[in-house]
Amino acid sequence: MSELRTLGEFIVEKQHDFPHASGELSSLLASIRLAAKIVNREINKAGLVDITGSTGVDNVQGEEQQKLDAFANEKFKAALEARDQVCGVCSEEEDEAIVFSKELNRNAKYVVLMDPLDGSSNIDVNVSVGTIFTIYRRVSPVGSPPTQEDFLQPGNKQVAAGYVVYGSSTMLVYTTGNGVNGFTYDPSIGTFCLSHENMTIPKDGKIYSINEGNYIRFPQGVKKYIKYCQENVPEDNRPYTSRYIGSLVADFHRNLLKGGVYLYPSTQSHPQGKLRLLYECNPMAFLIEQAGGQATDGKTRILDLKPTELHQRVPLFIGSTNMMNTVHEFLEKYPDSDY
Ligand code: P6P
Repeated sequence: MSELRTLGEFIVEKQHDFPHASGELSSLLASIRLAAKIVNREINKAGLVDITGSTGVDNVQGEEQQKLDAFANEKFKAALEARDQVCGVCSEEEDEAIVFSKELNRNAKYVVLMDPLDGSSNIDVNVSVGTIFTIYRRVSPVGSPPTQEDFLQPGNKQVAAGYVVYGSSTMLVYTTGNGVNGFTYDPSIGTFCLSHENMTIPKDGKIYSINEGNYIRFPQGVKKYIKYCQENVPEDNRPYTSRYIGSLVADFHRNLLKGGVYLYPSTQSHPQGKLRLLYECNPMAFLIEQAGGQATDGKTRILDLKPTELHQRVPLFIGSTNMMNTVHEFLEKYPDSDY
């Protein structure tokens, strides 16, 4: 049996990959680990206590805020503020970026962007949900409050990114730019343990993840790709299969392990798609590229997009390289204008 390596040990061990690391990023990652444990505990008893259902408040996205959304948002913000490594946070649950006012935080050099609980509408039906986070070095002067520019950096400037998937088991998967590693939570010892070292997405796969209920509103190229998957039996005679949970982190995690593509295109009703660039598409794009896959908006590499607004949306195509090449062939052959 291989020796038990905990997330904490791994973070410190990998800290030495960064010769100038002073332990601040390690401390920041440890605060995310703590918040993930707290949120995991609440999700695992969601059916038993009055914490599911809606707060009756809509978030900035106009989506009904679930109680666990608000709980997760507060716990991650508190954990990040407490460790003095972060000067501000952008959250899906907050209209504006949160500036931490303590002096220690003002002197911090990182900002964090997050979706504290993605897919939360699935909680009441016991479907996996997730937290998505990304970390940037601030560009504004240390000692001053963070500015919009700190949060509107392109994805290729990310220092670290990851997600927590609260599923049949709870896992934390992250990258600091040196590959992707997955840690499974062992509740009996309250510890995330290394279970998936150096994760890579298969170059090919058979799984396509898309909400086909939007089919008539998709661009022509997306429609053609869906038909290709349904009608084309590859040489290995293993047909494509449609898998869509309605929870980005869960769909992404399965595709990362088995190979596949996740597509959330623009539609006639949502010309920019639904997913948010800063705290959903960018972190997932960083992870998939570190795992050997690709992520675009249908034309441009997600990590090269220049953000303009905190909550802006972009179309997302992400997954196995060979499958992404086929997707792009259809998108190029049938330009966006053909719905
Ligand atoms: P639809 C959840 O709201 C989310 O942001 C992702 O987690 C998920 O993949 C997608 O939206 C589901 O959207 O329109 O298919 O219900």
